Amino acid sequence: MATVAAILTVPCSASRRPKRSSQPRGCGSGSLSVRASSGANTVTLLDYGAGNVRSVRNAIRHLGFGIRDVQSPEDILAAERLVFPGVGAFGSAMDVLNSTGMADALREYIQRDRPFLGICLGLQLLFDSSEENGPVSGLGVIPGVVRRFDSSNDLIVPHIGWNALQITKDTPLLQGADGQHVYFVHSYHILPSDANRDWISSICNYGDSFISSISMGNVQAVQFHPEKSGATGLSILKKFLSPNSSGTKVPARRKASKLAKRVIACLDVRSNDKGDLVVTKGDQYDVRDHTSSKEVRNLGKPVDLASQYYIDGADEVSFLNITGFRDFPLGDLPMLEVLRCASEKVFVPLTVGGGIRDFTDANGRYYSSLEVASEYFRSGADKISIGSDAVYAAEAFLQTGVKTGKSSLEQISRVYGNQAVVVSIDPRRVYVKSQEDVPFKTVKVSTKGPSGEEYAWYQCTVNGGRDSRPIGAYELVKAVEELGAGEILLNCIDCDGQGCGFDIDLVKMVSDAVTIPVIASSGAGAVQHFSEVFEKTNASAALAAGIFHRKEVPILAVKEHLVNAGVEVGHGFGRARAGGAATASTVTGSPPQRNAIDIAYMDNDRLQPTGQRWMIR
Ligand code: 1PR
Repeated sequence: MATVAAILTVPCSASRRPKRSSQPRGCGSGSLSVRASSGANTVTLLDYGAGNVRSVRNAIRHLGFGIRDVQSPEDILAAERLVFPGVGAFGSAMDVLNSTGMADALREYIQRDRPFLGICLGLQLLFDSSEENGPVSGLGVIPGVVRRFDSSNDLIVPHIGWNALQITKDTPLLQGADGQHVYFVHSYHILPSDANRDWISSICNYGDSFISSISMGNVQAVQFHPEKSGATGLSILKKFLSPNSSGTKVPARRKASKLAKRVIACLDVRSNDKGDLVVTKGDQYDVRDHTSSKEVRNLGKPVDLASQYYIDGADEVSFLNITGFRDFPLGDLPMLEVLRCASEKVFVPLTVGGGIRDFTDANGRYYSSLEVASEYFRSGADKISIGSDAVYAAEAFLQTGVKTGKSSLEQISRVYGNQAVVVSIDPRRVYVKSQEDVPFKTVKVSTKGPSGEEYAWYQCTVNGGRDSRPIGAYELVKAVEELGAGEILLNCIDCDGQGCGFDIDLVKMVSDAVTIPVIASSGAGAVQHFSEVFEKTNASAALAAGIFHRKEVPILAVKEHLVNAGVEVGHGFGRARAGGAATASTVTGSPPQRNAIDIAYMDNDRLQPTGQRWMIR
């Protein structure tokens, strides 16, 4: 988790954003209706400046409410309803709350039973104390100690993804949410006990059953992120903001029980030869058409596609600025604008990568990687992804055995928390005759190499696969886990764009090597490839690009298939079922078969029936 002390040193005002209560700059969304920031349609937001709460702001505005920011303890006491999305580390947050007098104001506000919604750390701070860099005393409203998840029993920590709520108390806020998946991202949790039992409104299972929400009178708090939990989360948020509304109706679905496997849509973004920012897609990282024009393939507009994938049920959306290693991303304002606009429409986590590194521009102005990342976070990213720079950091760490604390990976994870830092790796398969041929970890490959080789190692590359480095994927992921990575995005150059399935040998090796989540990427060509990777490896998520962009396989079809294969899935699946038109039998055909189906469902976020025709090739 981030420390506020560290955050306060961020030079580009990452931590001290100007408080804004007006509508953000528009992104052409006619559906956003933001009412005046007054009276019943205004909510007070406690943002003590420790990180990114843009997502919460976007979700509140999307639901038609204005925001008034807390500037002083008196603002807390005067609030009609207060949202507290805690960000950063427990101890640092308490330091800020105590030193500003806000801790006392919060206790008083809660004691008066005023409408309160704590989110994530905003729930944890209500308890007695936390072990995070502690013990540290909390607000002491609820008995209990916040402890780290125990990763010693192979539990993957942080707990990232869509997990199922088990409602234990009837509350208006969580009406209809029993068994629904919501999005969590945290390393610390609180266990139920006799002393806090009366407060608990839902629990969730991850290793142990932990408290996923509390409710007492008008005081509510949730460990998950409603602002990133799709229709279910927006519905919960809406019930808090507007208690007399029934919220958005989320269709019933089969009861979920555990952390779901995630399906992620990835958008490789770059400028084409005309200078437009487009979503492109390569074959083994070559994104130019194999025609005489050799143009950059253009598969659509980034914001349009991201919004569509959210509606289609993607659990997350990733943007990779694939020429970021060449260009200076902060000069690439269109990319930041893409992120701003996408974050106003996409209510599942957004990751952005490409070009996160220290940089000196043509005028000699130096930008730290932390500034670059901060700009991405400010523009709406929930996670950032580091590619080339993480390879160099891992190489240096393996050579010296010393964590300097200066690499982009270490700095960003220290400030924003490791759950916000993904390391994206681009390895290439190198066959060898024997395991002793190289000083890197090899795997016995399922399919022998061109000269009958039985083993391969996976050589890491930088600069979009252009330059190979003397480090293997196994060695790299072990090192970056030590340096503070919260998740691995595992590409494979050999499989990219080939549609022949994920490299199971690689994904298994990497997902067995680390205790942080691994996202399998590259090669998805059919729904069966998703079930295969989840059945044969410990991957937490599977990412695809080409099949979604070319509309060969809808995200919904992937989820239907996974459910039928006994794999639990999260966001979006229930909506499609309620529409009832998509059935496993119509959508699980392999790609060569041509088929058209209609998927009709309620777009819960806008309360309008929508329909869409997908071509399955
Ligand atoms: O090195 O920090 O600037 O980050 C650059 C980022 O851009 C890295 O994450 C790197 O993976 C990515 N990147 C660079 N060049 C390319 C390219 O394609 N020429 N894209 C590139 C990587 C791989 C996946 C792709 C999956 C799924 N693309 O993102 O989406 O392979 O594709 P598929 O389902 O179609 O098979 P830095």
